[in-house]
Amino acid sequence: MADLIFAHLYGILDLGYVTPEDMPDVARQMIDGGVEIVQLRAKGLPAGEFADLARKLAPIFTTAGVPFVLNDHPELVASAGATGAHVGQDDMTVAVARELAGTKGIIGKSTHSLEQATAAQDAGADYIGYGPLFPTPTKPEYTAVGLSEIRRIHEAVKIPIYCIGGIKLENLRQVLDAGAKRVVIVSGLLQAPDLVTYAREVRKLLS
Ligand code: 3NM
Repeated sequence: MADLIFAHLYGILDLGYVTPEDMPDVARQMIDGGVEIVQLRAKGLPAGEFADLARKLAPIFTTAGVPFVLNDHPELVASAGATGAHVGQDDMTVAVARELAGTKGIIGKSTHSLEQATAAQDAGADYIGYGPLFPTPTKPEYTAVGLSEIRRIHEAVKIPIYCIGGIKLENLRQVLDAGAKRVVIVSGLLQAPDLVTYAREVRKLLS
């Protein structure tokens, strides 16, 4: 948990943008650029292949001291050597995820409203995602929640809150001015011509 307290830039290794073969290299670039927590998100990948990929990536993050979170697969946290798991609103509860991940695993929950954010905190999540702030091709089926509730959510929720969804270097100042403190950036990082430089620029604005 201590690592999370200091983590403000959250990156996702998303199969929609990076092939499994390229993930170790992209993982190292993220670490080099100062991304402080990373999730593996591989929607549609069979569980066995997801497990193999997670096991391959975990040592890279362990060596760097960067928390490594598995999307949707809390049951693989211990065997893969990951730090924790992240579950969506429509997935399992925080309690079930925690039971599957084991006592040491951190559990994150996606939220899309103030009510869901406080409920996730009450359910014992270690952190939440809140979004999507802006429309995003990474999660096209979700309606953007905008910036107006960010401040109220920060007043109501004391666990770390990672704002997510359509956040880029270009709109980060606007997101921070609306009250955000921590952000998840997916396509912005993964489609940047130079991931390391992009991440460092983001970090400068976050500190
Ligand atoms: N979860 P990008 S938005 C994975 O609101 C994900 O819960 C969201 O990707 C949520 O930075 C999102 O490319 C996609 O917009 C974020």
